[in-house]
Amino acid sequence: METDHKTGLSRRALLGATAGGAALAGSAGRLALTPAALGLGAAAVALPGAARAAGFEVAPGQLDEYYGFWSSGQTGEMRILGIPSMREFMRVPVFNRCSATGWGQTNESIRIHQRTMTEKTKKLLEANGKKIHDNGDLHHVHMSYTEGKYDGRFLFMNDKANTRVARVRCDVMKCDAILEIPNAKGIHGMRPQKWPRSNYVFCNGEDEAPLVNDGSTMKDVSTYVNIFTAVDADKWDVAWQVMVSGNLDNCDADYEGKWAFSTSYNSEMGMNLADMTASEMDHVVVFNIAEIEKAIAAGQYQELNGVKVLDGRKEANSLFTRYIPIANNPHGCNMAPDKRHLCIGGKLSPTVTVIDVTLLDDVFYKNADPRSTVVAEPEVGLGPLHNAFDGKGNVFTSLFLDSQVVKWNIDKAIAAYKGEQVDPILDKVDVQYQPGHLKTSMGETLEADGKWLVCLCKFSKDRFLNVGPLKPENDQLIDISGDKMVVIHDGPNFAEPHDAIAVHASKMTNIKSVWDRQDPMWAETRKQAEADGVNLDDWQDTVIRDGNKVRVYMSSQAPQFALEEFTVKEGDEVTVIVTNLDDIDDLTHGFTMGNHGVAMEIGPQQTSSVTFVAGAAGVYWYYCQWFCHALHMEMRGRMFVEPKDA
Ligand code: CUK
Ligand code: CUA
Ligand code: CA
Repeated sequence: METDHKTGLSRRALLGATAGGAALAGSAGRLALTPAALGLGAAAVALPGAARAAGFEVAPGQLDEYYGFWSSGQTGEMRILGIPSMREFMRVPVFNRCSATGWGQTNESIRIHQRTMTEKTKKLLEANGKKIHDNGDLHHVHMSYTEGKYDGRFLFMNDKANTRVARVRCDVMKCDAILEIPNAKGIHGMRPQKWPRSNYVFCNGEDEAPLVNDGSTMKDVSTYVNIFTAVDADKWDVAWQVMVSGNLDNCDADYEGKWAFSTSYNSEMGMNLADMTASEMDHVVVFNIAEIEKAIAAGQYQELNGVKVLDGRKEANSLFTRYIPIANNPHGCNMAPDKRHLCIGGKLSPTVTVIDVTLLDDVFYKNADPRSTVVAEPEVGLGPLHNAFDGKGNVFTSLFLDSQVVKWNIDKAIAAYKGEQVDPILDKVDVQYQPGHLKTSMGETLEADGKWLVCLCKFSKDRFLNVGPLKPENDQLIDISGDKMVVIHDGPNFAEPHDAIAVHASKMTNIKSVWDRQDPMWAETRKQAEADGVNLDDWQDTVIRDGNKVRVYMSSQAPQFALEEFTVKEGDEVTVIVTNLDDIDDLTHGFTMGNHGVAMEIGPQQTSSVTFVAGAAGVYWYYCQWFCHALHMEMRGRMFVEPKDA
C-alpha cells in the first residue's frame, strides 16, 4: 500500500475520501491535496464507490491475489490479468498467429496445430496454400478441476470459428494441444468435468449440419443434427459424442460427476432468426454421464469419422439425455457451488430458471416431469445472460438489456416460487454497458469466496477517450464483499473477451520461470538434432545440408548467437533451430530473419525452430528481437544467400 506520509492516508483511501464530495472540499483546502496536486485527472476522482476501494490498491511491485484468465473472442488468444489490479500480464497465443512469439509459424506450434486435424481440413488448407487455421474465436476459458477445485494443471478453451478446443499447460503457459472436433460444427459452450477430476472436457456444437456432411443432403434440414462432445482431457482426443435435438449454446457440469448440461436456443431447428425464435419454449439438455459411459463400454454406438456416437435425440428416448423445457432462447448455464442449483439465464425472458439437480434421477429413472426439477424462476431484469456465485447462496446475473448486474438469493427465489411473499432481489448496480459474462473470484469452484466480480461489458461507449469507430470493451471490477455491489474499476479490453475465470494465486503451484531442457514441446526437433549428430543441450553452431534442405543449429547466450553467419542457396528450405542456453529468469531471446517474415521466441532453456525458403541472393541480417542485454542490438548475424547456380 502506497502511503502519503503527510496524511497517513493511502492514495486510494484519499481517493475514496475525495470521491465522497464533502471531504474533498475540506481536506483539499487544508492540506492542499487537490486532484491536480496528486497527479489525478477528474476521471480518477470520479471513481464510483472509491471509498470501498480503500485497502484494495495493488501498488507498484505488489502482487495480485488472483490470476484472471481471459478469453479474447475473435482475437483467438488467451490473456492473463491480475485481479484486483486488472493489469494485463500476458497474452498466450492459441488459435491466432502471433508475430512476437512465432506461434503459428514455429515448427513446434505448427505440429501442435496439425496433430489432430481432420483429413478434410488438411486438404482445405492445402488448397489455400496454408498449413493451419490462423484465426479462432475463443469464447470460454476454464481450468482443470480435482474434486470441484482448481488444480493448476491445465486451462481449456474453445474455438467457435473452426470447431476446435485447445489446452494450455499451466506450468509454462503455452498451448500444448489443439483438437479439431469431427462431426460437430462450431464448438461454443465448453466446460471441464468438475468431479472427481476433469477427465472430460464437454463441448457444445452450436451449428446444425448433416451428420454425414458430404454435400449429399445439405439442403435437407431434416438430416441436420447437433453434437455434444466429451473430450478426453489427458489424451486430448474425442472420448464420445451424443447427437441431440436442437442446437447447443452454453454448458456446465455438476459437482458430483453425474451430469452435464447444455442450453439450446434453437430447439426449433430454424435456419433463420424468425424460425429460431418461433417457439415459446426451448430447453436445457441434461446428459447422463454414467449411462453414456455404460453404452460406450457395451459397444452400443455407431462410429463416424473415427468417433463413437450415441443417439440422444428426443425421439431416441434413451437414458443418455433428458430435455427440460425453458423459456425461449436461454443462454448462460451455471452450476452453483452449493452443488445443487443450476442457473439458466433467460435472455429473451427476464427470468433465471433454477434447476435442482438432485431431482434429476427421478426424471431419468422414474419418468418424473422434467419441469418438476425447476425450483425457482425469479424475475431479475431484462436480458439475463450469465450467472456467477459468491458461495453464500447468492447469484449475480448480468442483464444485457438493462446494463446492470443483479444480485439475488437462491433460497429466497425458491421461497417466492412456492408462493411466499419474499423478494429475492438483493441489489442492482449499473454497469457500462451491456454485460455478457461475469465472473466471481473462485466462483466456479467449491471455494467460491465472494470477494470480487468481474463484469465483461460488450460496449464501452463513452467510458474512454475515443479511439475511432472501433471501441474497446469494458471489463469492470466490482467489489461484492459487502451487501451492496460497488464498481471499482474500468478496464478497457480488446476484442472480445467473452469470459474469464478468477483463480487464487495459491492454486498456481506448477508455474515455472525457466523451461526444462527435456520439455516435450520440442521432442521432435530434438529427434532431428540427434539424427544430425547435434547435442541440443550444449553450445551448437552447426549447419547441416540435406539436399536442398538446410538445418542451421545455433545456441544463444546473451548477447550472442553461436553463429555469426551461415550460408545457404536461393530457394533452399532453411530450418533454423535455436536453443537458448541462458537459464536466468526473464531472459528470453528471439530470432528474427530480416525480410523473410520470420520471428520467434526462445525462452530461457527453450529450443525453438522455424522453417522458411531462402529468398533472392544477397545478405540478410538476423537478430534477437527480445530485449535481453545491454548489447541486445548487437545480437545479430548474417545469412548469405548464394545465387542458385553458384
Ligand atoms: S457466450 Cu459470449 S456473452 Cu460465447 Cu459465453 Cu454469453
Ligand atoms: Cu538476445 Cu535480445
Ligand atoms: Ca428458440
